[in-house]
Amino acid sequence: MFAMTDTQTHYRTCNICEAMCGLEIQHRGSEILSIKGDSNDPFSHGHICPKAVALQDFYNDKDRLKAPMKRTADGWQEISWEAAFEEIASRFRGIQQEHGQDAVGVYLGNPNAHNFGNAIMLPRFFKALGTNNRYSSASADQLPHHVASNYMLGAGMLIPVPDIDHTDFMLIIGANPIVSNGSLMTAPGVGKRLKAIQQRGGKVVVVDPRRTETARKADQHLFIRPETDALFMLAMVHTLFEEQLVTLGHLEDRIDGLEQLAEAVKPYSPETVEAACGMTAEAIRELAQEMAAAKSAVCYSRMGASTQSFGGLCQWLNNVLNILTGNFDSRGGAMFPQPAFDLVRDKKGKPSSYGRYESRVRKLPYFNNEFPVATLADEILTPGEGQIRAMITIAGNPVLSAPGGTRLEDAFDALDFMVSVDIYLNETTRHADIILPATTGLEVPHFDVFFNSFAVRNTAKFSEPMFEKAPNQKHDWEILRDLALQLTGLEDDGVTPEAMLDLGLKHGAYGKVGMSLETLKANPHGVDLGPLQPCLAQRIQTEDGKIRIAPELYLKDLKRLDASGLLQADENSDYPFTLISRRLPRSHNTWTQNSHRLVKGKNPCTLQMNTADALKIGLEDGQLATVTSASGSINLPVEIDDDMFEGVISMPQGWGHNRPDTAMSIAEGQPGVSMNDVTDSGRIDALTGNAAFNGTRVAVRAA
Ligand SMILES: Nc1nc2c(c(=O)[nH]1)N[C@H]1C(S)=C(S)[C@@H](COP(=O)(O)OP(=O)(O)OC[C@H]3O[C@@H](n4cnc5c(=O)[nH]c(N)nc54)[C@H](O)[C@@H]3O)O[C@H]1N2
Ligand SMILES: Nc1nc2c(c(=O)[nH]1)N[C@H]1C(S)=C(S)[C@@H](COP(=O)(O)OP(=O)(O)OC[C@H]3O[C@@H](n4cnc5c(=O)[nH]c(N)nc54)[C@H](O)[C@@H]3O)O[C@H]1N2
Ligand code: SF4
Ligand SMILES: [Mo]
Repeated sequence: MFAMTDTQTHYRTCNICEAMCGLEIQHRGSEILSIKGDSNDPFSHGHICPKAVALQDFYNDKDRLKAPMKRTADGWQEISWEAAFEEIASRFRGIQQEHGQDAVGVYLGNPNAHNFGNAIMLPRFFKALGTNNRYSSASADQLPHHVASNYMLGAGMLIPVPDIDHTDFMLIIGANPIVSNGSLMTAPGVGKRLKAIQQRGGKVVVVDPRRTETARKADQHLFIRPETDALFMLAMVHTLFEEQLVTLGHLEDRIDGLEQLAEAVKPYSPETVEAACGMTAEAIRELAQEMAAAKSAVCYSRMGASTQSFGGLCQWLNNVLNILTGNFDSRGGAMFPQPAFDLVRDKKGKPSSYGRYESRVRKLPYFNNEFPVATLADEILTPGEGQIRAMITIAGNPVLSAPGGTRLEDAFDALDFMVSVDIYLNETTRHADIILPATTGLEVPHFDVFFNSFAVRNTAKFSEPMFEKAPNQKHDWEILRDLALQLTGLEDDGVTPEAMLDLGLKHGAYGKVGMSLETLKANPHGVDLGPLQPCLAQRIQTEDGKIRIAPELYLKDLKRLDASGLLQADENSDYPFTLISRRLPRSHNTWTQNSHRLVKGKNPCTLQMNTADALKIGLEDGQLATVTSASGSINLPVEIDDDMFEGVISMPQGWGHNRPDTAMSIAEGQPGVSMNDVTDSGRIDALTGNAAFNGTRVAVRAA
């Protein structure tokens, strides 16, 4: 036993972003002395970013909710868990009995993906609730990746990941991993990994309307006009065919649809798209040639290419480029992790849920058991059979994170009943009738069920909770379990997420060599399972094992691209600027701004625009500007920055803690404004239903 005065060391994985950094935390009892990178973590080797140090702030935060809260005529009141569960179950059931099962909607936010208890318990909760009206942040993020994997490889969760540690040429489109630390590319210490490409004689190219922190470290940066990436990639593919640079390599017999693809890309020569993209045809040709000539190469496109009007086409073409240059499922190309806990189930030949239903109001496609979040407000506000009358949000803040946030606020206000499972009284949860507080961060055990599936190396690690939760606290999974039991009236069968995890590990790819929860518990720094290996033949889920390189749905979507007007000169005089988002090194989406150490200093929520654009409208650095779109208006200070492409302006996502009646006192001191007060929930990638944040047309003037 340790005396309370002894210094102890705790090892765990940071669960804030996708990078899975190992942490070494020194503490004396509940006092945290230091949070550092764990140099013995076999994956992150000591890498850490400033957000992990703030884990102690979230632990100690006085604004954190610690007991269930109920809205009353006299304000928020603490209630018992039992009373909360009883009331929620009876209201949900009552509403469902009167208006049908789907009258209760669910929204899941990003932290669900960083908590294995949620991942494992959510299916039970959904079964108990029995609604098809499910939404999540996935459709404000990476849905185009899943749809591409679904159609090309037969499994939405089989995501190709850049083999960054072995590649000789990396083309990064619409991602800023130096700041975001990588996404659908779990790669802690991505800066070092990019530098290593250069040190071994390779090249890094960034295509982005902003010369980003990543672009500044790259060998080459090319500006691109927002939302024209599909055209740019089509021109790359066109060049590969035209200049006979297609090399399928080991995939020669595994490709289905090559002729249709070659035919489909014929109209898109670099010369046809250069004006629209704001790039030269020569630059596009050169890139295609370099990618084809490199010993190994990988194209990696992310948020900038997903959350836009042609996100679906972009993620398809991203895969196509890797396949046609012989860089799919091969070293240094796009590869497939083999995680210890595998989300890709054997479902060969089984149809996916894409398009199984259409959303009631806008007829948007259902995928992966969800509808697009861009239509959540419509489903609440539009009367009729199937209308959502009650909601539960779980670890999400859609008022700030979903497109058209102000309309969603109206929608939440119009509900008969709303519940939020969250750690804060914030912009979303303030609309709830009952808030259920969960444990988080240092109080929870951790295993990455999702991000090991997207990681650039196979590893596995389990972290014990660092601090025991207080007697009245519940983990997210316990809340979900108890709600499910209350809804069904069933008895608890005692199954825990840890037991399910252990089962998954033992039956997984490494089960025969001793993988289990016990093994992981005995190795608190994590277990290395080696570099990614070619494995598509075993993992692909199409019936015949072939890659569909030209699924009909993408070929059809080219017509929408052609009709979009992108290829014509674009003079939008009412809204002459194009707004895009950026991420900041010291904030994570909407919820980390209640840490002093992360928000101290200058207001980072600025509108970046280049000198020429600022001159044109007479704005000076630091001046307050009004940004107006067809859906709303916000004020924020201008930051003149020649790293912006002409006509394009950028602001951070995840800010806007300036709403009344919230309780994030520190965030309210540095509120910023919400980009999603000007984005439009009507703007989506029509193919996948994903929100199109980027490319929002706006006007800018002095405030
Ligand atoms: N304009 C624009 N909008 C965007 C983006 C963009 O680039 N531009 N990015 C999009 C992307 S990629 C994403 S992923 C979404 C994110 O969208 P959301 O997931 O809706 O937003 P988050 O800020 O992650 O919300 C997390 C919520 O969970 C709470 N929370 C934190 N930890 C826990 C926990 O352990 N348990 C529980 N129960 N609650 C917890 C927080 O208080 C917060 O309310 O935003 C999207 N929105
Ligand atoms: N520090 C920090 N890290 C984070 C997060 C955070 O909030 N803060 N959020 C996490 C989450 S939820 C996610 S999903 C990941 C996302 O990680 P990334 O995908 O790396 O996301 P961003 O940093 O938003 O980078 C998107 C880039 O796309 C560019 N862009 C915008 N529009 C276009 C376009 O039309 N075409 C092209 N080519 N580029 C465009 C933007 O300028 C920006 O540089 O980051 C994760 N990591
Ligand atoms: S990069 Fe992500 S995982 Fe690593 S320390 Fe920062 S927030 Fe945590
Ligand atoms: Mo995200």
